[in-house]
Amino acid sequence: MNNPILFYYNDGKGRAELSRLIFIYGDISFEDKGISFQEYFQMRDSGQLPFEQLPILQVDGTTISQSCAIARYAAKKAGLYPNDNVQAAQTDMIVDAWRDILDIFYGCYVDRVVDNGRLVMKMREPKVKLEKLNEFFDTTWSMHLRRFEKMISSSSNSPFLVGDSLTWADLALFDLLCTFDENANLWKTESTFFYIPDPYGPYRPSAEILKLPLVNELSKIIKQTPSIKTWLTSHPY
Ligand SMILES: N[C@@H](CCC(=O)N[C@@H](CS)C(=O)NCC(=O)O)C(=O)O
Repeated sequence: MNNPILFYYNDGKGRAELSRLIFIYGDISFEDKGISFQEYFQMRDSGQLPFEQLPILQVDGTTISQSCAIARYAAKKAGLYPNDNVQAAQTDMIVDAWRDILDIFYGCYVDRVVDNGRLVMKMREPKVKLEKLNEFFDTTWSMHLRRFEKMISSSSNSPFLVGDSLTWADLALFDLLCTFDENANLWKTESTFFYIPDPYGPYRPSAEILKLPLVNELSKIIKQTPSIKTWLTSHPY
């Protein structure tokens, strides 16, 4: 079997990073293929993308689309998807929320519109991006953080979200925490999708965002895992 190939835009971590973290944590070899927007259009227009979107994962000639499906496949390979059906569903629930949160976050930047008979993303005006981002960080993200804190506190005597060992759900929360960290490069790097230029930007989430003890402890545990630490040193958010 060949290594799976993960395709995503080369300007950021986005919806592909959870799958990367899972592969890396589980020591599963994969090819990380960053592509330009031009290459994306070529793949889309030649019918290689089942939903005309990225990420996709190619596994021995089969293409898997949708970030949660890709991450679940990776989690099963990496041993990070629980064998117990109820615990598995609990992790699905959290990873579905990961996607909901990213959808809202991306929605701060882009609208989805029909153009020339095709559903595509359209960039919002900088002023609107700022309004939506402020709302996102003031309300949506804080609200979800409190929910994650509560889930950890009710998973008996463990620092993890579900059960007593780390699952892909913990990596999903970690991915969100790193993405929304006020020090993440994505806020300061002009070539990323997230950068908002003068005079409205650069935008940075407030450092005052809730810091919750159990969520922070979980993040620390993951950050200190040697393989993740090495990966993030060479590929910071
Ligand atoms: N539900 C999909 C959403 C994927 C998605 O929106 N991908 C964006 C980049 S983050 C994309 O390729 N957009 C191109 C388009 O929709 O025109 C997933 O979770 O993978």
